[in-house]
Amino acid sequence: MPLLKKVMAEKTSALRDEVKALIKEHGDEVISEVTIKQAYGGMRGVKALVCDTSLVDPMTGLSVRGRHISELTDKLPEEVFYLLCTGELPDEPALANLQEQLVKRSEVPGYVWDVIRHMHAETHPMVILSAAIMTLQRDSVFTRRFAEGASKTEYWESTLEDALNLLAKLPAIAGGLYRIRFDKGDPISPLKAPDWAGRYAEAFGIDDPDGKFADLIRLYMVLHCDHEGGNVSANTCHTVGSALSDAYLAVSAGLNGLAGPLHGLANQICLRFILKIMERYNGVPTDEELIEYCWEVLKAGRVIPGYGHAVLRATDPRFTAFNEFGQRVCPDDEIFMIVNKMFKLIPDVLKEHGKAANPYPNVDAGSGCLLYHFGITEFSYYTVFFSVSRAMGMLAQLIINRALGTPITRPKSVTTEWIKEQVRKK
Ligand code: CMX
Repeated sequence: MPLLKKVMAEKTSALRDEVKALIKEHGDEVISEVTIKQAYGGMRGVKALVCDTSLVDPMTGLSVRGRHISELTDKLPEEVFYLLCTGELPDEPALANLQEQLVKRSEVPGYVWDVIRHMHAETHPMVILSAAIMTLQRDSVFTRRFAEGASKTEYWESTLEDALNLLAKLPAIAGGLYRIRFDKGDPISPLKAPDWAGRYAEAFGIDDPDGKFADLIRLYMVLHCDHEGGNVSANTCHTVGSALSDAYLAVSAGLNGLAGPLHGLANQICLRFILKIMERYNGVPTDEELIEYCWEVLKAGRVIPGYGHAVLRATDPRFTAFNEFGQRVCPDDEIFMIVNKMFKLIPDVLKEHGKAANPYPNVDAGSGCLLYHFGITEFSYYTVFFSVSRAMGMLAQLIINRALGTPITRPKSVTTEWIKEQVRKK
């Protein structure tokens, strides 16, 4: 049995009692109000969701269970998954047990490879990933136990089983789909690295003599693990999961949201943006040229990818972590030099432009250039990295919500006529 299950049983039972008492004693207290602007504006700032796995402070950025993301950059992603689920980092036996579970469950069924191989050659890698996860759904422990009449209090346990099974297979699936989609050969099997992200790095079949690529993948997996509950992917996963759709259905739905250009797809768009700059200026542009290029983009009504954020109002600490990695590993890489130049110049351009509430870089501004440096030049694949990592946060949130017995999501919508009526009454 996974030790994680034992710890989660204790933690979630205490949380359940705490939440029950809070609702009983303070259930009718108001914590947020909604304006007409918010109702039409993506519900920005409305406090109507609870997510205990992580928090995004507008100024300092992401904290996972109260630990700032910058304190977690030397951890393994599976340690962070344990932290997301339980609120504490695993000790040595707990980590060894989790790693053992993730190896034990890692074999990818042949029918998943059949689906991946039969997709059209031009299918976007995110579509392949989403379809592969959906394909695994037939093995959902939750769905089987639900059909057998499991009691509500057990739902979280079978969701944890699904979560571990899915997480365990993701490195091989995501790496294998890269090899199949981009004609690099057959998926590599078996993967031998002892850690989860090490196996993901290995699955690409890239020559990595000094282990720096594996280090980047570990860092990448940690930095993208979770970002509260209201972002498109987490919120979608939660909503779909609230209908008691299993982890495969819910995570796949969340990832379809991550595949949007304003969310996870921005990292692929960022790199394309930089390559276009290089092409136009035949290498690293001067400061003046870069500023000129950005103004052209803004005047054409387009956004500068990798900049701005719905919640953050400062430089994303995850961007900072990638930048520090780049300074250490590839300071002279031309693409990295442009990322740095953009960091220096774009905030002032966006401030002068006057629209973006946050003129600073988000996580997507720098991650792609590091992947490119290590030879992953097929940037339509980049959101898959984001997805493998974000699956950890979505799954942790899903298990906790199952343990809390969170009901089906069903906010009330109103019509424009109704809103006009409220305005008239006032
Ligand atoms: N370049 C140019 N204009 C920008 C901008 C940017 N990077 N970021 C925001 N703006 C504009 C918006 O388009 C909006 O313009 P309109 O009023 O004409 O519609 C205005 O500034 C206000 O937007 P905002 O309140 O600052 O930002 P939102 O919360 O609406 O959107 C985000 C946030 C990330 C979608 C937006 O900043 C953006 O499009 N950035 C570029 C894409 C990107 O980097 N996405 C990755 C985000 C990370 C993630 O969640 O995955």
